[in-house]
Amino acid sequence: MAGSTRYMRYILIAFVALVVIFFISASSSESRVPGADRVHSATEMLKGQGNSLWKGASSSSATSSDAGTVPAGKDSLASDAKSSPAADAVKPAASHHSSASSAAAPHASDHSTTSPNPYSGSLGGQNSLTSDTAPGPRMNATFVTLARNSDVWEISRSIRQVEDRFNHRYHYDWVFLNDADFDETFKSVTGALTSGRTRYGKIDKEHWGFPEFIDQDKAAKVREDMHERKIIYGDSISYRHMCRYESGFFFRHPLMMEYEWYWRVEPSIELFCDINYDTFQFMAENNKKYSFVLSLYEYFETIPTLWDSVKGFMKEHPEHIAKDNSMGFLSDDGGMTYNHCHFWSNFEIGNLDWLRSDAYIDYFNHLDHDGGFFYERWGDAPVHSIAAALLLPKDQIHFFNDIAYYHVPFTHCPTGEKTRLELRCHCNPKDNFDWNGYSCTKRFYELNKMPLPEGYEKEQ
Ligand SMILES: Nc1nc2c(ncn2[C@@H]2O[C@H](COP(=O)(O)OP(=O)(O)OP(=O)(O)O)[C@@H](O)[C@H]2O)c(=O)[nH]1
Ligand SMILES: *[C@@H]1O[C@H](CO)[C@@H](O)[C@H](O)[C@H]1NC(C)=O
Ligand SMILES: [Mg+2]
Repeated sequence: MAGSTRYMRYILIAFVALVVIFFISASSSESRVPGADRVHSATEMLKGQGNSLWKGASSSSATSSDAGTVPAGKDSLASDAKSSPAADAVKPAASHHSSASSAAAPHASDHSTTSPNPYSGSLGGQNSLTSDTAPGPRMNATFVTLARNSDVWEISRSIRQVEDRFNHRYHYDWVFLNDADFDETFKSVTGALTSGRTRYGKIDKEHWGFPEFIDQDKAAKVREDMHERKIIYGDSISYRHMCRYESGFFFRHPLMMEYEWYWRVEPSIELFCDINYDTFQFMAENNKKYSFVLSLYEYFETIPTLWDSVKGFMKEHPEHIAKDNSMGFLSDDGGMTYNHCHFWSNFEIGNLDWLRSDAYIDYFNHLDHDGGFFYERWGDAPVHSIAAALLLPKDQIHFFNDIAYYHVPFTHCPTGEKTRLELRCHCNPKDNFDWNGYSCTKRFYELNKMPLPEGYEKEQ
Protein backbone atom coordinates (compact mmCIF):
# COMPACT_ATOMS: atom_id res chain seq x y z
CA MET A 1 0.00 0.00 0.00
CA ALA A 2 2.58 2.53 1.13
CA GLY A 3 4.70 1.51 -1.87
CA SER A 4 1.97 2.13 -4.45
CA THR A 5 0.95 5.45 -2.86
CA ARG A 6 4.52 6.60 -3.14
CA TYR A 7 4.56 5.32 -6.69
CA MET A 8 1.40 7.30 -7.48
CA ARG A 9 2.93 10.37 -5.85
CA TYR A 10 6.02 10.09 -8.05
CA ILE A 11 3.89 9.87 -11.14
CA LEU A 12 1.88 12.87 -10.02
CA ILE A 13 5.00 14.94 -9.31
CA ALA A 14 6.48 13.95 -12.66
CA PHE A 15 3.28 14.94 -14.41
CA VAL A 16 3.11 18.33 -12.65
CA ALA A 17 6.76 18.96 -13.50
CA LEU A 18 6.09 18.17 -17.17
CA VAL A 19 3.14 20.56 -17.25
CA VAL A 20 5.23 23.31 -15.65
CA ILE A 21 8.07 22.75 -18.12
CA PHE A 22 5.62 22.81 -21.01
CA PHE A 23 4.16 26.17 -19.95
CA ILE A 24 7.55 27.74 -19.33
CA SER A 25 8.82 26.74 -22.74
CA ALA A 26 5.60 27.73 -24.48
CA SER A 27 5.57 31.20 -22.98
CA SER A 28 9.25 31.86 -23.58
CA SER A 29 9.13 30.78 -27.19
CA GLU A 30 6.14 33.01 -27.67
CA SER A 31 7.96 36.00 -26.25
CA ARG A 32 10.82 35.30 -28.62
CA VAL A 33 8.66 35.75 -31.67
CA PRO A 34 10.08 38.97 -33.09
CA GLY A 35 7.57 41.74 -33.35
CA ALA A 36 4.90 40.05 -31.28
CA ASP A 37 5.23 42.51 -28.43
CA ARG A 38 5.26 45.37 -30.87
CA VAL A 39 2.03 44.30 -32.44
CA HIS A 40 0.47 44.14 -29.03
CA SER A 41 1.57 47.55 -28.00
CA ALA A 42 0.50 49.06 -31.31
CA THR A 43 -2.93 47.54 -30.95
CA GLU A 44 -3.14 48.80 -27.43
CA MET A 45 -2.14 52.27 -28.47
CA LEU A 46 -4.70 52.28 -31.24
CA LYS A 47 -7.31 51.25 -28.73
CA GLY A 48 -5.94 53.90 -26.42
CA GLN A 49 -6.80 56.43 -29.10
CA GLY A 50 -10.42 56.20 -28.21
CA ASN A 51 -9.89 56.95 -24.55
CA SER A 52 -8.69 59.98 -22.74
CA LEU A 53 -4.98 59.44 -23.29
CA TRP A 54 -5.07 60.64 -26.85
CA LYS A 55 -7.97 62.97 -26.78
CA GLY A 56 -7.23 66.16 -28.58
CA ALA A 57 -9.61 69.03 -29.17
CA SER A 58 -11.40 67.53 -32.10
CA SER A 59 -10.14 64.00 -31.84
CA SER A 60 -7.31 61.87 -30.68
CA SER A 61 -3.73 62.23 -31.66
CA ALA A 62 -0.39 60.66 -31.28
CA THR A 63 2.87 61.98 -30.11
CA SER A 64 5.88 62.47 -32.10
CA SER A 65 9.16 64.02 -31.70
CA ASP A 66 9.45 67.65 -32.19
CA ALA A 67 11.37 70.65 -31.08
CA GLY A 68 12.07 74.31 -31.43
CA THR A 69 14.92 76.47 -32.63
CA VAL A 70 17.30 78.89 -31.14
CA PRO A 71 19.84 80.63 -33.24
CA ALA A 72 23.17 79.27 -32.44
CA GLY A 73 26.50 80.97 -32.63
CA LYS A 74 28.77 80.00 -35.45
CA ASP A 75 31.47 78.74 -33.14
CA SER A 76 29.17 76.55 -31.14
CA LEU A 77 28.09 75.02 -34.41
CA ALA A 78 31.64 74.39 -35.37
CA SER A 79 32.53 72.72 -32.10
CA ASP A 80 29.63 70.37 -32.67
CA ALA A 81 31.37 68.61 -35.45
CA LYS A 82 32.64 65.52 -33.83
CA SER A 83 33.57 63.69 -36.89
CA SER A 84 37.02 62.32 -36.70
CA PRO A 85 37.91 60.87 -40.07
CA ALA A 86 38.11 57.43 -38.52
CA ALA A 87 34.65 57.55 -37.06
CA ASP A 88 33.23 59.28 -40.09
CA ALA A 89 33.98 56.72 -42.65
CA VAL A 90 33.41 53.39 -41.07
CA LYS A 91 33.14 51.96 -44.47
CA PRO A 92 34.74 53.31 -47.63
CA ALA A 93 32.20 53.51 -50.40
CA ALA A 94 33.24 50.40 -52.25
CA SER A 95 34.24 48.07 -49.44
CA HIS A 96 30.79 46.74 -48.72
CA HIS A 97 30.73 45.00 -52.05
CA SER A 98 33.71 42.89 -51.31
CA SER A 99 32.77 42.16 -47.73
CA ALA A 100 29.26 41.24 -48.79
CA SER A 101 30.41 38.92 -51.49
CA SER A 102 33.01 37.20 -49.38
CA ALA A 103 30.48 36.63 -46.64
CA ALA A 104 28.00 35.29 -49.14
CA ALA A 105 30.41 32.81 -50.62
CA PRO A 106 32.29 31.08 -47.82
CA HIS A 107 32.60 27.96 -49.91
CA ALA A 108 34.43 29.62 -52.77
CA SER A 109 37.87 28.87 -51.45
CA ASP A 110 37.50 25.56 -49.67
CA HIS A 111 36.95 22.12 -51.12
CA SER A 112 33.56 21.20 -49.84
CA THR A 113 31.86 18.00 -50.85
CA THR A 114 28.53 19.62 -51.71
CA SER A 115 28.04 20.84 -55.25
CA PRO A 116 28.73 24.54 -55.68
CA ASN A 117 25.99 27.02 -56.52
CA PRO A 118 27.08 28.63 -59.77
CA TYR A 119 25.11 31.81 -59.04
CA SER A 120 26.62 32.63 -55.67
CA GLY A 121 30.30 32.70 -56.51
CA SER A 122 32.18 35.77 -55.38
CA LEU A 123 32.30 37.28 -58.86
CA GLY A 124 28.62 36.71 -59.46
CA GLY A 125 27.73 38.25 -56.13
CA GLN A 126 29.81 41.29 -56.79
CA ASN A 127 28.36 41.77 -60.24
CA SER A 128 24.80 41.50 -59.06
CA LEU A 129 25.45 43.99 -56.29
CA THR A 130 27.11 46.37 -58.66
CA SER A 131 24.43 46.20 -61.32
CA ASP A 132 21.84 46.76 -58.61
CA THR A 133 23.20 50.25 -58.08
CA ALA A 134 21.04 52.89 -59.73
CA PRO A 135 22.84 54.72 -62.53
CA GLY A 136 23.27 58.46 -62.67
CA PRO A 137 24.42 61.16 -60.29
CA ARG A 138 23.37 61.45 -56.66
CA MET A 139 21.79 64.34 -54.85
CA ASN A 140 23.47 66.28 -52.06
CA ALA A 141 21.53 64.28 -49.47
CA THR A 142 21.76 62.17 -46.36
CA PHE A 143 19.70 60.10 -43.98
CA VAL A 144 19.69 61.51 -40.48
CA THR A 145 18.94 59.77 -37.21
CA LEU A 146 18.97 61.11 -33.68
CA ALA A 147 19.61 58.23 -31.32
CA ARG A 148 21.04 56.98 -28.05
CA ASN A 149 23.47 54.09 -27.85
CA SER A 150 20.68 52.01 -26.35
CA ASP A 151 18.66 52.50 -29.56
CA VAL A 152 21.18 50.48 -31.57
CA TRP A 153 19.04 47.38 -32.16
CA GLU A 154 15.87 49.27 -32.90
CA ILE A 155 17.62 51.62 -35.34
CA SER A 156 19.24 48.59 -36.93
CA ARG A 157 15.80 47.25 -37.84
CA SER A 158 14.99 50.60 -39.46
CA ILE A 159 18.27 50.74 -41.38
CA ARG A 160 17.79 47.22 -42.70
CA GLN A 161 14.39 48.16 -44.10
CA VAL A 162 15.56 51.44 -45.62
CA GLU A 163 18.47 49.62 -47.26
CA ASP A 164 16.34 46.74 -48.57
CA ARG A 165 13.61 48.93 -49.97
CA PHE A 166 15.63 51.88 -51.22
CA ASN A 167 19.19 52.64 -50.30
CA HIS A 168 20.89 49.47 -51.55
CA ARG A 169 20.56 51.07 -54.98
CA TYR A 170 21.58 54.61 -53.99
CA HIS A 171 24.10 54.32 -51.14
CA TYR A 172 23.29 57.67 -49.60
CA ASP A 173 25.21 58.74 -46.48
CA TRP A 174 23.76 58.32 -43.03
CA VAL A 175 24.38 60.85 -40.26
CA PHE A 176 23.81 59.76 -36.66
CA LEU A 177 23.48 62.41 -33.98
CA ASN A 178 23.58 61.96 -30.22
CA ASP A 179 23.87 64.14 -27.13
CA ALA A 180 26.45 61.63 -25.83
CA ASP A 181 29.35 59.88 -27.56
CA PHE A 182 28.37 56.95 -29.73
CA ASP A 183 29.98 53.74 -28.54
CA GLU A 184 31.86 51.20 -30.65
CA THR A 185 28.93 48.79 -30.81
CA PHE A 186 26.64 51.45 -32.18
CA LYS A 187 29.16 52.47 -34.80
CA SER A 188 30.15 49.01 -35.93
CA VAL A 189 26.60 47.64 -36.10
CA THR A 190 25.13 50.59 -37.98
CA GLY A 191 28.21 50.82 -40.19
CA ALA A 192 27.84 47.20 -41.20
CA LEU A 193 24.19 47.61 -42.13
CA THR A 194 24.41 50.71 -44.32
CA SER A 195 25.52 50.76 -47.94
CA GLY A 196 26.65 54.39 -47.88
CA ARG A 197 29.06 56.30 -45.71
CA THR A 198 28.15 56.56 -42.01
CA ARG A 199 29.02 59.58 -39.90
CA TYR A 200 28.62 60.09 -36.19
CA GLY A 201 28.16 63.50 -34.58
CA LYS A 202 27.95 64.67 -31.02
CA ILE A 203 25.48 67.43 -30.22
CA ASP A 204 26.81 70.61 -28.72
CA LYS A 205 25.66 71.33 -25.15
CA GLU A 206 24.27 74.67 -26.26
CA HIS A 207 21.80 72.88 -28.51
CA TRP A 208 20.74 70.29 -25.97
CA GLY A 209 19.82 71.96 -22.74
CA PHE A 210 17.87 74.76 -21.15
CA PRO A 211 18.41 78.17 -22.75
CA GLU A 212 19.17 80.88 -20.18
CA PHE A 213 15.77 82.59 -20.61
CA ILE A 214 13.92 79.52 -19.27
CA ASP A 215 12.79 79.64 -15.64
CA GLN A 216 13.88 76.24 -14.31
CA ASP A 217 11.47 76.22 -11.36
CA LYS A 218 8.53 76.98 -13.57
CA ALA A 219 9.59 74.23 -15.98
CA ALA A 220 9.94 71.72 -13.13
CA LYS A 221 6.45 72.50 -11.85
CA VAL A 222 5.03 71.92 -15.32
CA ARG A 223 6.68 68.50 -15.50
CA GLU A 224 5.26 67.56 -12.11
CA ASP A 225 1.81 68.67 -13.13
CA MET A 226 1.95 66.84 -16.46
CA HIS A 227 3.18 63.75 -14.67
CA GLU A 228 0.13 63.82 -12.42
CA ARG A 229 -2.13 64.29 -15.42
CA LYS A 230 -0.39 61.25 -17.01
CA ILE A 231 0.52 63.09 -20.19
CA ILE A 232 2.83 60.95 -22.26
CA TYR A 233 6.48 62.03 -21.79
CA GLY A 234 4.99 64.89 -19.70
CA ASP A 235 7.61 64.62 -16.98
CA SER A 236 10.57 64.02 -19.28
CA ILE A 237 13.37 66.55 -19.59
CA SER A 238 15.26 64.63 -22.28
CA TYR A 239 12.16 64.29 -24.45
CA ARG A 240 11.82 68.08 -24.36
CA HIS A 241 15.46 68.58 -25.33
CA MET A 242 14.93 66.10 -28.14
CA CYS A 243 11.84 67.95 -29.41
CA ARG A 244 13.59 71.31 -29.27
CA TYR A 245 16.67 69.89 -31.01
CA GLU A 246 14.64 68.38 -33.83
CA SER A 247 12.69 71.63 -34.18
CA GLY A 248 15.58 74.01 -34.30
CA PHE A 249 19.03 72.51 -34.45
CA PHE A 250 19.58 69.21 -36.23
CA PHE A 251 19.87 70.93 -39.62
CA ARG A 252 22.59 73.22 -38.22
CA HIS A 253 24.80 70.46 -36.93
CA PRO A 254 28.19 70.79 -38.67
CA LEU A 255 27.76 67.38 -40.31
CA MET A 256 24.33 68.37 -41.62
CA MET A 257 25.67 71.67 -42.96
CA GLU A 258 27.32 69.63 -45.69
CA TYR A 259 24.00 68.57 -47.22
CA GLU A 260 21.04 70.08 -48.94
CA TRP A 261 18.47 67.29 -48.43
CA TYR A 262 17.63 64.99 -45.52
CA TRP A 263 15.52 61.95 -44.84
CA ARG A 264 14.77 61.45 -41.17
CA VAL A 265 14.66 57.90 -39.85
CA GLU A 266 13.68 56.86 -36.32
CA PRO A 267 14.22 53.54 -34.54
CA SER A 268 11.66 50.74 -35.00
CA ILE A 269 10.05 51.99 -38.18
CA GLU A 270 9.05 49.79 -41.09
CA LEU A 271 8.95 50.35 -44.85
CA PHE A 272 6.55 48.06 -46.68
CA CYS A 273 7.08 48.82 -50.38
CA ASP A 274 9.97 49.16 -52.80
CA ILE A 275 11.04 52.68 -53.59
CA ASN A 276 12.39 52.46 -57.12
CA TYR A 277 13.34 56.06 -57.75
CA ASP A 278 15.50 58.70 -56.10
CA THR A 279 13.14 60.46 -53.70
CA PHE A 280 15.60 63.33 -53.17
CA GLN A 281 15.78 63.94 -56.90
CA PHE A 282 12.01 63.82 -57.05
CA MET A 283 11.82 66.54 -54.40
CA ALA A 284 14.31 68.72 -56.25
CA GLU A 285 12.80 68.28 -59.71
CA ASN A 286 9.28 68.99 -58.49
CA ASN A 287 10.33 71.96 -56.37
CA LYS A 288 9.22 70.31 -53.11
CA LYS A 289 10.71 71.35 -49.78
CA TYR A 290 8.87 69.20 -47.24
CA SER A 291 7.05 65.88 -47.34
CA PHE A 292 5.07 63.47 -45.20
CA VAL A 293 3.38 60.07 -45.17
CA LEU A 294 1.14 60.30 -42.08
CA SER A 295 -0.81 63.19 -40.63
CA LEU A 296 -2.99 63.41 -37.54
CA TYR A 297 -4.28 65.61 -34.73
CA GLU A 298 -1.84 66.62 -32.01
CA TYR A 299 -2.53 65.87 -28.39
CA PHE A 300 -3.92 69.19 -27.19
CA GLU A 301 -2.48 69.08 -23.66
CA THR A 302 1.05 69.32 -25.05
CA ILE A 303 0.54 72.55 -27.02
CA PRO A 304 -2.13 74.77 -25.39
CA THR A 305 -0.38 78.05 -26.28
CA LEU A 306 1.52 77.03 -29.43
CA TRP A 307 -0.95 78.74 -31.71
CA ASP A 308 -0.76 81.98 -29.73
CA SER A 309 2.97 81.92 -30.28
CA VAL A 310 2.51 81.26 -34.00
CA LYS A 311 0.11 84.19 -34.22
CA GLY A 312 2.68 86.39 -32.50
CA PHE A 313 5.24 85.32 -35.09
CA MET A 314 2.86 86.02 -38.00
CA LYS A 315 2.25 89.51 -36.66
CA GLU A 316 5.95 90.19 -36.19
CA HIS A 317 7.05 88.69 -39.51
CA PRO A 318 4.28 88.97 -42.08
CA GLU A 319 6.99 89.03 -44.75
CA HIS A 320 7.75 85.35 -44.08
CA ILE A 321 4.23 84.06 -44.64
CA ALA A 322 3.85 82.46 -48.09
CA LYS A 323 1.12 83.84 -50.29
CA ASP A 324 -0.35 80.53 -51.36
CA ASN A 325 0.09 78.81 -47.99
CA SER A 326 -1.69 75.86 -46.37
CA MET A 327 -3.47 77.73 -43.58
CA GLY A 328 -6.54 75.73 -44.55
CA PHE A 329 -4.77 72.58 -43.38
CA LEU A 330 -4.09 74.06 -39.92
CA SER A 331 -7.19 76.07 -39.20
CA ASP A 332 -10.90 75.87 -39.88
CA ASP A 333 -11.55 79.52 -39.14
CA GLY A 334 -8.99 81.35 -41.23
CA GLY A 335 -6.26 81.24 -38.62
CA MET A 336 -8.11 82.20 -35.41
CA THR A 337 -7.65 78.75 -33.90
CA TYR A 338 -5.51 75.71 -34.61
CA ASN A 339 -7.26 72.46 -35.49
CA HIS A 340 -4.18 70.46 -34.33
CA CYS A 341 -3.51 68.89 -37.72
CA HIS A 342 0.14 68.14 -38.31
CA PHE A 343 2.44 65.99 -40.41
CA TRP A 344 4.06 63.22 -38.41
CA SER A 345 7.69 64.21 -38.32
CA ASN A 346 9.28 60.88 -37.41
CA PHE A 347 9.27 60.50 -41.22
CA GLU A 348 10.43 63.48 -43.21
CA ILE A 349 12.17 64.05 -46.48
CA GLY A 350 12.95 67.72 -46.71
CA ASN A 351 15.20 70.54 -47.73
CA LEU A 352 17.83 71.63 -45.22
CA ASP A 353 18.43 75.01 -46.83
CA TRP A 354 14.79 75.84 -46.21
CA LEU A 355 15.16 74.98 -42.51
CA ARG A 356 18.28 77.14 -42.44
CA SER A 357 16.45 80.07 -44.11
CA ASP A 358 15.79 83.37 -42.31
CA ALA A 359 12.08 82.61 -42.38
CA TYR A 360 12.39 79.32 -40.54
CA ILE A 361 15.04 80.57 -38.10
CA ASP A 362 12.98 83.65 -37.21
CA TYR A 363 10.00 81.35 -36.70
CA PHE A 364 11.89 78.94 -34.47
CA ASN A 365 13.44 81.72 -32.43
CA HIS A 366 10.08 83.30 -31.83
CA LEU A 367 8.56 80.04 -30.63
CA ASP A 368 11.60 79.14 -28.57
CA HIS A 369 11.53 82.44 -26.68
CA ASP A 370 7.90 81.94 -25.80
CA GLY A 371 9.12 78.95 -23.80
CA GLY A 372 6.60 76.27 -24.77
CA PHE A 373 9.24 73.61 -25.36
CA PHE A 374 9.69 73.62 -21.57
CA TYR A 375 6.59 75.26 -20.09
CA GLU A 376 4.44 72.92 -22.16
CA ARG A 377 5.72 70.03 -24.24
CA TRP A 378 5.72 71.26 -27.81
CA GLY A 379 6.62 68.57 -30.28
CA ASP A 380 8.73 69.01 -33.40
CA ALA A 381 5.91 67.57 -35.50
CA PRO A 382 3.49 70.48 -35.03
CA VAL A 383 6.41 72.93 -35.08
CA HIS A 384 7.72 71.67 -38.44
CA SER A 385 4.23 71.24 -39.85
CA ILE A 386 3.04 74.74 -39.02
CA ALA A 387 6.23 76.13 -40.55
CA ALA A 388 5.78 74.12 -43.74
CA ALA A 389 2.14 75.10 -43.97
CA LEU A 390 2.73 78.83 -43.45
CA LEU A 391 6.19 79.56 -44.81
CA LEU A 392 5.96 77.44 -47.98
CA PRO A 393 3.57 77.77 -50.89
CA LYS A 394 1.27 74.80 -50.68
CA ASP A 395 2.60 73.08 -53.79
CA GLN A 396 5.99 72.68 -52.09
CA ILE A 397 4.64 70.12 -49.61
CA HIS A 398 4.45 66.57 -50.89
CA PHE A 399 2.48 63.55 -49.76
CA PHE A 400 4.32 60.30 -50.57
CA ASN A 401 1.45 57.87 -51.10
CA ASP A 402 3.92 55.34 -52.48
CA ILE A 403 6.16 55.24 -49.38
CA ALA A 404 4.55 52.68 -47.09
CA TYR A 405 5.52 53.34 -43.51
CA TYR A 406 4.94 52.31 -39.92
CA HIS A 407 5.87 54.01 -36.67
CA VAL A 408 4.03 52.81 -33.63
CA PRO A 409 1.03 52.95 -33.62
CA PHE A 410 0.18 54.11 -37.16
CA THR A 411 0.61 52.69 -40.65
CA HIS A 412 0.54 54.32 -44.03
CA CYS A 413 -0.19 51.60 -46.60
CA PRO A 414 -0.64 52.96 -50.15
CA THR A 415 -4.19 53.21 -51.34
CA GLY A 416 -4.69 51.28 -54.58
CA GLU A 417 -3.99 47.60 -55.17
CA LYS A 418 -2.12 48.23 -58.41
CA THR A 419 0.45 50.38 -56.64
CA ARG A 420 0.83 47.87 -53.82
CA LEU A 421 1.49 44.97 -56.17
CA GLU A 422 3.82 46.90 -58.44
CA LEU A 423 5.88 48.04 -55.48
CA ARG A 424 5.85 44.58 -53.85
CA CYS A 425 4.26 45.94 -50.70
CA HIS A 426 3.77 43.74 -47.66
CA CYS A 427 1.47 45.96 -45.61
CA ASN A 428 -2.14 45.10 -44.94
CA PRO A 429 -4.31 47.77 -46.62
CA LYS A 430 -6.70 47.44 -43.68
CA ASP A 431 -4.03 48.99 -41.48
CA ASN A 432 -3.88 52.16 -43.57
CA PHE A 433 -4.55 55.19 -41.38
CA ASP A 434 -5.12 57.78 -44.14
CA TRP A 435 -8.89 57.63 -44.38
CA ASN A 436 -9.47 57.15 -40.68
CA GLY A 437 -11.25 60.03 -38.92
CA TYR A 438 -8.15 60.81 -36.87
CA SER A 439 -6.03 61.43 -39.96
CA CYS A 440 -5.69 64.87 -41.55
CA THR A 441 -4.62 63.48 -44.93
CA LYS A 442 -8.03 63.87 -46.55
CA ARG A 443 -7.92 67.51 -45.58
CA PHE A 444 -4.56 67.81 -47.37
CA TYR A 445 -6.06 66.29 -50.53
CA GLU A 446 -9.00 68.66 -50.41
CA LEU A 447 -6.91 71.75 -49.77
CA ASN A 448 -4.68 70.89 -52.73
CA LYS A 449 -7.63 69.89 -54.90
CA MET A 450 -6.09 66.48 -55.46
CA PRO A 451 -8.46 63.72 -56.56
CA LEU A 452 -8.77 61.14 -53.80
CA PRO A 453 -6.99 57.93 -54.79
CA GLU A 454 -9.05 55.16 -56.25
CA GLY A 455 -10.32 52.74 -53.65
CA TYR A 456 -10.08 55.12 -50.69
CA GLU A 457 -13.77 54.66 -49.78
CA LYS A 458 -13.17 51.01 -49.12
CA GLU A 459 -10.62 51.91 -46.50
CA GLN A 460 -12.71 54.42 -44.58
N1 LIG B 1 20.55 60.99 -28.38
C1 LIG B 1 19.30 60.99 -27.93
N2 LIG B 1 18.31 60.69 -28.78
C2 LIG B 1 17.03 60.67 -28.31
C3 LIG B 1 16.72 61.00 -26.96
N3 LIG B 1 15.38 60.90 -26.81
C4 LIG B 1 14.88 60.54 -28.00
N4 LIG B 1 15.86 60.39 -28.91
C5 LIG B 1 15.71 60.05 -30.33
O1 LIG B 1 14.81 60.99 -30.87
C6 LIG B 1 13.89 60.38 -31.75
C7 LIG B 1 12.48 60.55 -31.23
O2 LIG B 1 12.36 59.91 -29.96
P1 LIG B 1 11.23 58.82 -29.69
O3 LIG B 1 11.46 58.27 -28.34
O4 LIG B 1 11.15 57.88 -30.85
O5 LIG B 1 9.95 59.74 -29.63
P2 LIG B 1 8.52 59.47 -30.25
O6 LIG B 1 8.66 58.99 -31.66
O7 LIG B 1 7.71 60.68 -30.01
O8 LIG B 1 7.92 58.36 -29.32
P3 LIG B 1 7.91 56.78 -29.50
O9 LIG B 1 6.47 56.45 -29.70
O10 LIG B 1 8.48 56.31 -28.20
O11 LIG B 1 8.77 56.40 -30.68
C8 LIG B 1 14.33 58.94 -31.87
O12 LIG B 1 15.15 58.85 -33.03
C9 LIG B 1 15.10 58.69 -30.60
O13 LIG B 1 16.09 57.71 -30.79
C10 LIG B 1 17.81 61.33 -26.08
O14 LIG B 1 17.63 61.64 -24.90
N5 LIG B 1 19.07 61.30 -26.63
C1 LIG C 1 25.75 70.44 -50.46
O1 LIG C 1 24.90 71.36 -49.81
C2 LIG C 1 25.53 72.18 -48.84
C3 LIG C 1 24.46 73.00 -48.19
O2 LIG C 1 23.68 73.68 -49.12
C4 LIG C 1 26.61 73.02 -49.51
O3 LIG C 1 27.25 73.81 -48.55
C5 LIG C 1 27.59 72.11 -50.18
O4 LIG C 1 28.55 72.85 -50.88
C6 LIG C 1 26.88 71.17 -51.15
N1 LIG C 1 27.83 70.21 -51.67
C7 LIG C 1 27.94 69.99 -52.95
C8 LIG C 1 28.92 68.93 -53.32
O5 LIG C 1 27.32 70.59 -53.79
MG1 LIG D 1 9.80 57.37 -32.31
